[in-house]
Amino acid sequence: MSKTIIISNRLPVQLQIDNRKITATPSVGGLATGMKSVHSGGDSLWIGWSGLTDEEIPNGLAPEIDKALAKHGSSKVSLTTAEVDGFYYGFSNRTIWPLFHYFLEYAEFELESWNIYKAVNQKFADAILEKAEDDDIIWVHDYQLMLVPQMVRKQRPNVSIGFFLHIPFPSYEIFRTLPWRKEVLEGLLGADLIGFHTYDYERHFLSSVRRLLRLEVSFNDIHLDDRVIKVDSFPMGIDYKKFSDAAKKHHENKEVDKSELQKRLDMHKKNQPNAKFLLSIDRLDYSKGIAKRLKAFEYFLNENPQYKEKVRLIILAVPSRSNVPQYQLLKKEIDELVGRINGEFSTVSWTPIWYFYRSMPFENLIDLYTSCDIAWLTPIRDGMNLVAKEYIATRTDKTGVLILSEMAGSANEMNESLLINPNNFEEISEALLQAINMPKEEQQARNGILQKRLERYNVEKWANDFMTSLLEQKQNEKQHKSR
Ligand code: GDG
Repeated sequence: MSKTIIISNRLPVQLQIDNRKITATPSVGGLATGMKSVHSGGDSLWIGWSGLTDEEIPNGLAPEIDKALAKHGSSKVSLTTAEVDGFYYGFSNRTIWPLFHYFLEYAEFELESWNIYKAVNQKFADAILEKAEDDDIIWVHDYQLMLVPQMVRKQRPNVSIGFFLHIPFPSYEIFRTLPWRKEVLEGLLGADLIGFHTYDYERHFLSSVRRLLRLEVSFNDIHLDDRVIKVDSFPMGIDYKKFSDAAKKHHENKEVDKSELQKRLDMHKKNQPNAKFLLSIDRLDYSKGIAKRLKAFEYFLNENPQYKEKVRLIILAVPSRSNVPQYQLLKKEIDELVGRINGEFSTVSWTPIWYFYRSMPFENLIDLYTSCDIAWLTPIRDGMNLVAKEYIATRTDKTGVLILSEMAGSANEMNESLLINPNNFEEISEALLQAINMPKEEQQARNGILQKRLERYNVEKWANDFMTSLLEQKQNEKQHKSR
């Protein structure tokens, strides 16, 4: 019987080692949830890095870790600290991430980290090859593992391989600046199906394949030797039910069950019933446009002084990649901007920005989603942006306004939100005014449409659509070869 093998940089399991005692708990992230229908039962395996480098694993404990992971259908790829530095913090996050998000000035092209990226991709491929049979289905995830499909294909020509990119694929003019552009494309073309969040990313990829590799592309099929590779878009959804159920449960909470955060939010709402809460939640990443958003908020307050004390911005910035210099600089810039804006505008009864630099438990995330009148998400570039979808899913009475950057992949499916260009402060300021003053009926009409769409195209449907398309592609290819 064929099995499914999922490969991503990180496993969907969190490991904790306390006094040589290992506990493994499943992660609750979107990808892990979406893959539940694919990664269940005894016929699937998830391969990835455990999050602990070889040096961090206590002596003799590796076999125990393997056992704990096996209980969750997971198997680890071992990486040294130097490998994680070169592969993850290096090539993945100092070259590919900035380049694919159009931050060309941040992209470093270093031969050494490229070599480590190649070697680590080979490690992942070897881990797959050790477990894979010819009729297995392999699903490789994201920008850290773009060479894996070809590495596996070389050794197992008949296996089915799908690849999904969670970040944007940039236009040819950007992608062509990468010194190893051909190798990356060839790595991806080891797959039978290559999936992107949006049609635009798909088009950019096909254009690079055509121009850099001079391959024949018909519609969204790429012809390579005797193989046909399909390229398609699969916009990732969320676990809609999880978010809407959590919000319903949240509204049923008695006073004593409420979190401290919720009590604070309620108190402020009671004291200033007409004041609006704006919410922004992102990993602290330059692609998310947090610094620009703060400057736009300052612009808004200067242009619309009548809204002082009437709006409050909650910023939840989740720490991320904090040993990459760009992220340290950004943290400093955001700290300073928050300090400056709060210093400039605060009154004894009002602090315009509440800034949290941490990650919060899921329940607090729901407190924020359900309590804030406006979600304000302005990435400069974002593959999809799931926060936008989660906010809408938690609005049980359909009120709330989403202001979303048109540079987020999710903007394609969320036309009923207020779409803005994150670089246009005037437009953002107008959208804020529109959001603050939007009649309840209009909010409900917009969100009703959005909710229906998000409920239908949830994350499970996303995973199933991808798998179905991969199986179809393999069937078509077999027929093509036997002709
Ligand atoms: C990449 C792409 C693409 C956030 N803060 C907390 C928390 N979160 C959860 C959110 C959401 C997830 O993290 C963030 O997802 P995004 O899609 O917004 O962003 P990335 O992390 O950059 O993800 C992106 C995605 O991959 C999927 O393909 O959409 O474009 O960059 O689910 O809820 N969760 C908890 N506490 C927090 O403080 N519990």
